[in-house]
Amino acid sequence: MRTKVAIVGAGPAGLMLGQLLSQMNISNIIVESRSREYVEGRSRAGQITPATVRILTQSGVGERVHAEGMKHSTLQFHYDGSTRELDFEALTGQTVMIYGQQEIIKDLVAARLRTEYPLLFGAANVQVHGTDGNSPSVTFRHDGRQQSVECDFVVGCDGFHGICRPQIADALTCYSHAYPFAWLAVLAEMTPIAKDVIFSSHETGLALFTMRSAKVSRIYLQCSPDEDPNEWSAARIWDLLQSRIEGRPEKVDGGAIIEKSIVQLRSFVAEKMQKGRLFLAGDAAHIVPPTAAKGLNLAVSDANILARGFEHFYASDKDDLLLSYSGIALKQVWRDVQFSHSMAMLLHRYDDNAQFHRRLQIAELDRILGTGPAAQNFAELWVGSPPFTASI
Ligand code: RFL
Repeated sequence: MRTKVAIVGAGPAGLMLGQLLSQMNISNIIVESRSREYVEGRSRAGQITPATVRILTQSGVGERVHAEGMKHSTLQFHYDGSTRELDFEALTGQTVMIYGQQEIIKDLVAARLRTEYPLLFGAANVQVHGTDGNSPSVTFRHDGRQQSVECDFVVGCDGFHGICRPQIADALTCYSHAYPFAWLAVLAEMTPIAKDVIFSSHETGLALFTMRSAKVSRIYLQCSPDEDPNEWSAARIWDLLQSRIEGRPEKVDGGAIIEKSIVQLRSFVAEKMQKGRLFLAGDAAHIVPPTAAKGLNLAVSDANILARGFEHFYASDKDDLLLSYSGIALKQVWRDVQFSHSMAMLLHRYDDNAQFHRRLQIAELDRILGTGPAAQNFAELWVGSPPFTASI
């Protein structure tokens, strides 16, 4: 088999890149190790920025986002016993959408299956070869047969634990930061307790209340990194959520828990995001703590930048845009890593010198939620404006 671009991984980065390339009539294959059911059922991100909505729309997969996504224009911060609102639409003129990552995946898979290009689920032992030269290939086992795909380029969209980044480890400088806390992530059949996302910075730790639909709530509770989710009964979860929003009017009456897991919080950036004919996109190259809901949006942004580079290459035989991929993508990545990290510092309980940290957090929250330029700055970062990719 021969194709122009071989994509490893069918998460948001890989499927988005495949969709954009297919629109440009650039032949490509996507090779995914998991099954379609698993990939479409994986519930993760839920907030998408205007830039992501625009890319989805322009690439022909925006119909359901617009029909079913929930438009949000304000955020609530609950701390020191009371709640303050940040109206980011008033400050920036932009809104964000709540629309589950698994729904985006379903939309992209459906669109992919309407094209002539292959999307192979359940590929085993995926390996990448020859990306330092001009004729790379990807090998794997699929449908009981060993297969080899020759290509011009390989793109590793295979997430943080994938095989592509280690392939070029010698050329990468990696920056990472592990946070001393984790999140208990809960998906529950519960009517959202409020119309907005609520960040509660409580003395005992963060509670983040968000939603996925009119009937499904997503709740995150700060916990320690070594927690076992099985030790979190429904009653324990609802009691902790209630205590962390003390002072608010809502009574949490719980609901059936659909899913619960522990999410480790880390920041990680690999520089550069390319070597030879292998490129990295999305979580394969960088991870942000989910505090500012940027991971999925960065994955889509990388895919968009890279697709423009391939389009330019195949139209003009010039690789200048491909060579500057990392430089362009990393500007946005570091901006979002910095913002996500500052939100992590702002909202969690740090056991080390806790009372001092607490006073600093309150001073900073007061500043952001005041009438000065900090509110404007925060709002712009929240909606991801201006996108660094606007000029591409
Ligand atoms: P993914 O989604 O991890 O997809 C990688 C794909 O590659 C496959 N794969 C392989 N395929 C073939 N061969 C191999 N050897 C392979 N190894 C792996 C995997 O099976 C998988 O299908 O990476 P991608 O595409 O870069 O997308 C990144 C996003 O999924 C991630 O950044 C977000 O989910 C992060 N995130 C959030 N981002 C947001 O923008 N907004 C949010 O509100 C938000 N909330 C979250 C989040 C992530 C979370 N977790 C679980 C880490 C909330 C949570 C709880």
